[in-house]
This record gives sequence, C-alpha cells and structure tokens, in this order.
Amino acid sequence: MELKVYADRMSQPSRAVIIFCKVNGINFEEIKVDLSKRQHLSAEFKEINPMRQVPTIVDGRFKLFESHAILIYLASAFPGVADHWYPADVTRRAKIHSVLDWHHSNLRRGAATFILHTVLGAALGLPMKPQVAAEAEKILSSSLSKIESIWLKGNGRFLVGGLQPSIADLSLVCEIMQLELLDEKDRSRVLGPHKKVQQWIEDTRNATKPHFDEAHKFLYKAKTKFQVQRTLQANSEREESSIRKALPSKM
Ligand SMILES: N[C@@H](CCC(=O)N[C@@H](CS)C(=O)NCC(=O)O)C(=O)O
Repeated sequence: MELKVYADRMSQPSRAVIIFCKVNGINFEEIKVDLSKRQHLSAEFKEINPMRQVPTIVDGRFKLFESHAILIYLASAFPGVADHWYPADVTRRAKIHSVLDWHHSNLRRGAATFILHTVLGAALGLPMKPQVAAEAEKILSSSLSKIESIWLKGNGRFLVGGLQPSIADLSLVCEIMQLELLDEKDRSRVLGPHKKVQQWIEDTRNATKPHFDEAHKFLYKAKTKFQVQRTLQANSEREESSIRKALPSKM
C-alpha cells in the first residue's frame, strides 16, 4: 500500500517530511489536514494520531507521528535514500540525533512561539502576548547564534560539517522558513545578523530544488496575504489618526 502523509503545508515539520519524500523519490499520497479548519481535532484523525498533530504517516498498517521519527523511519525503510540524509556511520548518525533533540527545545520553541505571538495568533483567533513574543525572540536569536557557532562550525556547508544535507538540515531550515511570515522589519532584525544561517538556508534550498520552493508555495502565499493585511491596517490607522487630528480644528 502506498505511503500516506497527513500534512498541512503551513506546518514546518510537515514540509520537511514532504520535501524529504519528493527529493528521495518516495511515492506517497499527501492528505491535507487543514489546521485552520481544525481538521486535526476530528475523531477520524484522532484514530490516526491520538496526539492530533501533523505530520503523521501511515505505511500499510504502521502509523507514526513526530517528524524526526518519521524522517528516520523513511530514510531507513525506503530503498534508494542517499546515505547523507541519515548516515550509516554511527557517530555521524548520533550527531544528527543530537541536533534533532536540541531543535525541539531551542530553535523550534523560540521560532514557533515567536511566530504565534507576532503573526499567526491573530489569524487563528488566539490572543497575542507581546511579553511572550519578546521572550521567544531571545530564545530564537540565541538558537540561531548557536547554530552558527556550534552546528555550522567548520568547513562543511551543512550541519555537523556535512558536505550534503541530512534530515537535520531539512528539519531546522523548514522551521526557520516560518520567519518568512514576519513583518520585514522583524524578520531582518532576527535573521539579519546571521549570515551563515542565511547561506545555509540557500544551500539547503539549492540541494533540494525544485521541491523546496514547491513545498513552501503555500507559505509564500500566506506571507503575501499577511503583508497586504498589514498595509491595509496601517493605512486605515493613518486615516483614522488624520481624521481625529482634523476634527477638533473644525469644531
Ligand atoms: N514535535 C512534533 C510537532 C508537531 C506539531 O507541533 N505540529 C503542529 C503543526 S506545526 C500541529 O499539528 N499543531 C496542532 C496542534 O498542536 O493542535 C513534530 O515534530 O512532528
């Protein structure tokens, strides 16, 4: 039976799994679980993933959630996946696990919380807390610095000195791509100081093209939508303030 990938392309770990399958010629059926429509909370999806999160895969009778576990499973169970994605060498493999474990409580914690409390929260009807956003930005910036000084240290273009990308590059870069949704001022403030990270994103995109941009199309569209909304809101605030200023002078 064909592999099924339950995903929403607004979700960074979902995109990592989709890109991985495409780059490695793994046949799969993508089943959209629209988070904005709360489809992940349906009884039907709960049967597939009791955690009610994407990505999730079903391979025959085997069900699996957690993107890193999924990437490891796909790299191990499907033939033809190039060694660099998940090296057979145990020390290289262990280093990749080290990055993946670190990711959840550092880069992902910072990036996902920051995006939620600056852009996505409003779209999802959730309260946005500036104090939480400020704390998350600190975690995010510190994580980006650590990626540069620890994981991208050395001559390799990819994490832990790799000359070609591994599943860790894909996971972390897809997370950072979420910053595309930010206001340009916020995005430059966070990402601007990290030139090595910027180059690494570009290298990962090039190593996985055309699938990288194809999988991110939905995110790029959302970015444009948020930009338009911000411009409209700024214009209406400007108009309101000029009306307010004009009123007393006419009274
Ligand atoms: N650690 C999980 C995180 C999965 C996750 O947080 N997925 C989000 C989308 S990016 C989700 O399904 N959110 C819905 C929810 O938690 O209610 C992984 O790497 O797969």
